[in-house]
Amino acid sequence: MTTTTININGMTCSHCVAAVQKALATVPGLTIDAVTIGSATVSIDPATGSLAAAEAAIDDAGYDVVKGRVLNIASPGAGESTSDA
Ligand SMILES: [Cu+2]
Repeated sequence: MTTTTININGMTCSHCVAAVQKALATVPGLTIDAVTIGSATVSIDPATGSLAAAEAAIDDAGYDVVKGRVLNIASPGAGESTSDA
C-alpha cells in the first residue's frame, strides 16, 4: 500500500468533498484515508490500483488534479526552499 495525497483544484465546499469521495470509491485497489477541500489522501494497492486511476476518477468528477508533489510544509525561516516545479 502506498499512501499518497492528491492535491485538487476546484473544490470549494462539503459537496465537493462528497463528490470526490464518491468518485474515488469507484476506483479499484484504493482505500480512501481522507478527503478535504483541496486534497484527497488515499492508500493504493499497487497490485490492483494506480494513482493514475485515482486521478482520472477525480478528473471525471469535474475537479482538477494538481500534478506534481506538493508538500504543505511551512518552513518558519522561509526563503531558501528549492523549487523543483
Ligand atoms: Cu462544492
